[in-house]
Amino acid sequence: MKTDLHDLSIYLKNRAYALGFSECRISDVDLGQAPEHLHTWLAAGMHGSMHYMEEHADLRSAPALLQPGCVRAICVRLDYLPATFAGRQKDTSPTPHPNWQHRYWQRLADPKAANVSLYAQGRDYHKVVRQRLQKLADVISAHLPHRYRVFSDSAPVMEVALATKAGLGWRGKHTLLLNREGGSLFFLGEILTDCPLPIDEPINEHCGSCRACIDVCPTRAIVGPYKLDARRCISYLTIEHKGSIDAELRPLIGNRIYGCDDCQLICPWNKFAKIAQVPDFEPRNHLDQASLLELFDWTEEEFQQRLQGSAIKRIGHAQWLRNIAIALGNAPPSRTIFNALKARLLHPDGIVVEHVLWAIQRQEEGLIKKGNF
Ligand code: B12
Ligand code: SF4
Ligand code: SF4
Repeated sequence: MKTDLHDLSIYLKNRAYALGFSECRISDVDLGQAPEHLHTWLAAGMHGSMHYMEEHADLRSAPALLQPGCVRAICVRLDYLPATFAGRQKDTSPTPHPNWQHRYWQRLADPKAANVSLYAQGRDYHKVVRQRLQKLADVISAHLPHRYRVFSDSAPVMEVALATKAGLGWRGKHTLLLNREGGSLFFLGEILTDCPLPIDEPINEHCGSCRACIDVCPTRAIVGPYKLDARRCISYLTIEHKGSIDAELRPLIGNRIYGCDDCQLICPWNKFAKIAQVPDFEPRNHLDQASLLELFDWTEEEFQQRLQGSAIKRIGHAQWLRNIAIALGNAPPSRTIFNALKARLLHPDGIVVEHVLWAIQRQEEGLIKKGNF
């Protein structure tokens, strides 16, 4: 029985590593200036149609409203870079193949390839992180009574702000958390608890004068350091945003059909990204190598059945087709693509049809220019 809080925190961190988390650190729950920044961001409308960001802004700003009596956030990081995608330096090494990012840029440059962001190619992370966090919370309960709640993007918590405070990394100019040993390809999760464990210190930031993430962003969504206009972000447009996508932004989306990794993959610190320690994030349905046409061909039933347990399932088949139609409209002119698009014109969803028509028009213009229409 560990009743000494210092001993308990060391024991807890060791248990966290055993559960597959790469790091576990503890902060208090004072969010400093983050709530003010959140309100400025909301007031500027940068959350677009993510109304949940607005509705729960007060809870987001004060963890103690969400979990009464909490005084600590036990913050963890779970790496998600799939070995299948990034290779390994040696058989069981957590270090990816040198220059592994090259494969990502190659797929982006291949107009037939469907790009699903790395975090979503395997199992839905919400469940994976929460189940492990629950086991971690049980470790404390076995030694001391405590009131707690576990989170991973599952409730209004400012996860990056808490993790920064705990020293899991620093906030990059792309707004995500990164660190020198693990880059940024990890999920965050936390336990809010009333157990007054000893706290860890934040770490220094190491972005310096770099601004590679800002410059690479295809839609110019990072409007300044630490400032993301979600309305322009491909991750928002392909996942969060329902309905029609601004026609001006469609060509900039390229062949990214679910999420986007560009601002992370350009980051020099992601040379040090770590391979996922848990098998759940390995690609399913070979989403790391699928073609646009192959995925566009999935029926509603196939979509539902193949994406069981994946976060992608939540956007629904119609939004999936909307996203792929944009990518097909951005592909070089081809009769096969043109015909595949035409076959979707009778889809019952008006949004799908609108995007398919846009893509058909782009393909038609290209085929006419090629003298192939
Ligand atoms: C809403 C949301 C989104 C939105 C908006 C993103 C955003 N940056 O706000 C959209 C849909 C665009 C999105 C996209 C992605 N997301 Co997201 N998202 C969230 C969510 C639910 C809330 C984030 C939030 O509070 N935004 C509100 C704004 C105000 O916060 P902010 O941009 O972080 O702004 C802060 C800074 O600007 C700072 N600030 C302002 N001025 C200054 C000045 C200085 C000097 C500094 C240091 C800071 C600073 O203060 C603000 C408040 O803290 C979190 C989970 C959670 N509950 O926290 C996941 C989360 C941030 N997302 C995550 C991921 C993985 C992604 C994607 C990579 C997915 C993908 N591959 O497509 C992309 C990355 C896009 C990007 N560059 O951010 C992970 C990030 C893990 C990590 N390593 O940090 C999280 C933590 C989920 C998780 N549990 O793991 N996401
Ligand atoms: S995820 Fe893509 S679109 Fe969004 S900020 Fe990063 S590079 Fe830009
Ligand atoms: S790309 Fe450069 S500025 Fe952006 S997060 Fe990485 S180090 Fe920081």
